[in-house]
Amino acid sequence: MASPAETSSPPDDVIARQAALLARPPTLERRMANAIRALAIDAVERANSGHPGLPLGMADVATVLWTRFLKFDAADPRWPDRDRFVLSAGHGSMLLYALLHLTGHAGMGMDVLERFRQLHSAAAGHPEYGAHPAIETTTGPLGQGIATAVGMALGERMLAARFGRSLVDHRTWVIASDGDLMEGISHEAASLAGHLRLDKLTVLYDDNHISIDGATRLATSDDALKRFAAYGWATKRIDGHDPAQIAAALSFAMRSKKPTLIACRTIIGFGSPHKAGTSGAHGAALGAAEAAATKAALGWTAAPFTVPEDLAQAWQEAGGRGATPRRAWLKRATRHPQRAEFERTLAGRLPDNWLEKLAALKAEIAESKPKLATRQSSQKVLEALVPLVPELIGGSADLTGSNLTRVKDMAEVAPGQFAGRYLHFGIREHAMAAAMNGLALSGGLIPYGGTFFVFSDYLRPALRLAALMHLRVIHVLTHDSIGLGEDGPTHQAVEHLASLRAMPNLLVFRPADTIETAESFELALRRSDGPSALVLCRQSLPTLRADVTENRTARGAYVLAEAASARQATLIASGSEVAIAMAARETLAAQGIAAAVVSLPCWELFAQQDAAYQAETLGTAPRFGIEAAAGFGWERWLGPDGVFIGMAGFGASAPYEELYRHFGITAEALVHAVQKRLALH
Ligand SMILES: Cc1ncc(C[n+]2csc(CCOP(=O)(O)OP(=O)(O)O)c2C)c(N)n1
Ligand SMILES: [Mg+2]
Repeated sequence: MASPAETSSPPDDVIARQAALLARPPTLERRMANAIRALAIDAVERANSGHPGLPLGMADVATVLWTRFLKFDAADPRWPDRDRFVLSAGHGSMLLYALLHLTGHAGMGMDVLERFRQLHSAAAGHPEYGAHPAIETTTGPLGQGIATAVGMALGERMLAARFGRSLVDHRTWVIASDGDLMEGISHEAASLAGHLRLDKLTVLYDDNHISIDGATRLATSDDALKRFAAYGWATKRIDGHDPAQIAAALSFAMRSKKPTLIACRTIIGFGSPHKAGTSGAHGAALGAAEAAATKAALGWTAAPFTVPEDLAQAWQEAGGRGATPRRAWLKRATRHPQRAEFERTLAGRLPDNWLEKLAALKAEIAESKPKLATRQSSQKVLEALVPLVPELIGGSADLTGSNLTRVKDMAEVAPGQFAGRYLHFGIREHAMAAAMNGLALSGGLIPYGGTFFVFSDYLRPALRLAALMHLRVIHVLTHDSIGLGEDGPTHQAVEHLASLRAMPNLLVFRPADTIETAESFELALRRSDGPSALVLCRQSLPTLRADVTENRTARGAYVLAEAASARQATLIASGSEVAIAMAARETLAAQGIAAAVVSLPCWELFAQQDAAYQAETLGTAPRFGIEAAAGFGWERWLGPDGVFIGMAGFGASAPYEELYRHFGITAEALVHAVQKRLALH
């Protein structure tokens, strides 16, 4: 059913402003913008689905940016020193596809636009990283694009500090909408960017006063410019349909010593006689009659999916503007003393010797068998990795001393100082995770970031995009259960393991000791096609593994301790509960019950093993799972007859040993369950 907003007609001021703008003699630039508009109209009509409002509204801004300012060469969309363009308001995807098509990018021919929103089309509903090489990041969930772009702008500064301006000197441009600026993540990210003085970041705000429910004043009355100014940004307000003002604002942004927000006052659905300036233009095809009327109002007479020769030519030239600077860059890169290192990191190849210190650490740990919390194990592992893997950069959302994410010799990144490797993200988990995505997308950097496991909820949407985009980012999530003790149920993760395990293409590691932690990090770093979450505990755990030659975590689960004789029970656990299972095994053995312990640090990797390995590991004896978390999903490994010991609800505030007893997550409880199941009780 149409909402009242969708059926409303353009307000008088929009009609007057649009008429005045359309009465101006059409310049080449305006006609070039109209080519974007026409293609957006055609593609949305053909698909009978999509969002014409933003491309029609922002076409003038995009035309000035792409023809005069954006540094790119359509012949090589992966040129490392290209400017980054992020369409944060991903629903306006046809703007991006039209730009890529018009500037002559291979793989975005008219046939692709004609298949907008169809299966396997590079012109998907929202821009998808990987669907076309010029799509810098996946957008659509509002706010993610701008926050990812903050990571890209930060990545540029960090890479420039490492390799110098002759190799790395580019800008990041973002188109963001009302929705982007309303989302909380953009507030976090803008605050971080302002603090760090990311002056090569420019946000072009599509200030059209309209969102889906109608006028933005229905839901917001803040002054975005004042807000951004308070974050430390330079701001400007312009008429988003006036090329001279647009160009002046973009020049201003280039000179600015701060990140810049340019509020471009636009008319959503510009040109549409009956839908311009209304939410009716936002997210549905205009309809044949309105599409024709819009083209007529714009003075566009070309057939659908065609562009007049002079405009095609002018756009093609814009697509080649970057050829000369790119060739000059290639020459510089060839001669650059750090060329090999630059190429290695960009290709995502780890250094040859990256595991040397880790191997030594594992050997030493297997020998000395310390009692450590896995967050401390993680710190030891990072101490071994950080010196040998220069592209590894770390940070935390204000929990450095708890997450133990900073290791010695890691200088910090600070405003204007980007040579360091450690980031204080502040209490901004969501922006941290999105910025990590942007850092990974910059190429040549592998970010890890820490927070408490329970607060993975605060960053989940960005982690989901990392999984969707196949990005190598590593989340260090400590204080993973009731094992954190006194801080209580607000801080104790319960459902988070199940929830993260449900996410496609994310590896969730919950290691049981230092050896498994080292193995998990090794796997997370080796992985080049997706994110990893390391779920780590606060309380001390014994070292359980003595063998270090094979990375046993790589198989997801393995028999840590086989039963002394034919298995009567298989105890399956992860993380801090593996030690509990080992204790239960011992008690059972004393009672003549032969139980094996299976350590299950990574469900996803275990699920990838062949059926024979899985069957052999899990065995045919009754299975018992123990994990200080919700049991959701455990039947996958336990089968219908299995027994699960874990959390049935939220935790509580108390010393952790007491909590384990209170919630019955103990060796005694496990022993009892086995006895009962085997009817020996
Ligand atoms: C996180 C998130 N919430 C909701 C949506 C659904 N949605 C898509 S666009 C939009 C708002 C549209 O307003 P605006 O951002 O101003 O875009 P415009 O209509 O001006 O193009 C919403 C709520 C979304 N894409 N992402
Ligand atoms: Mg809007």
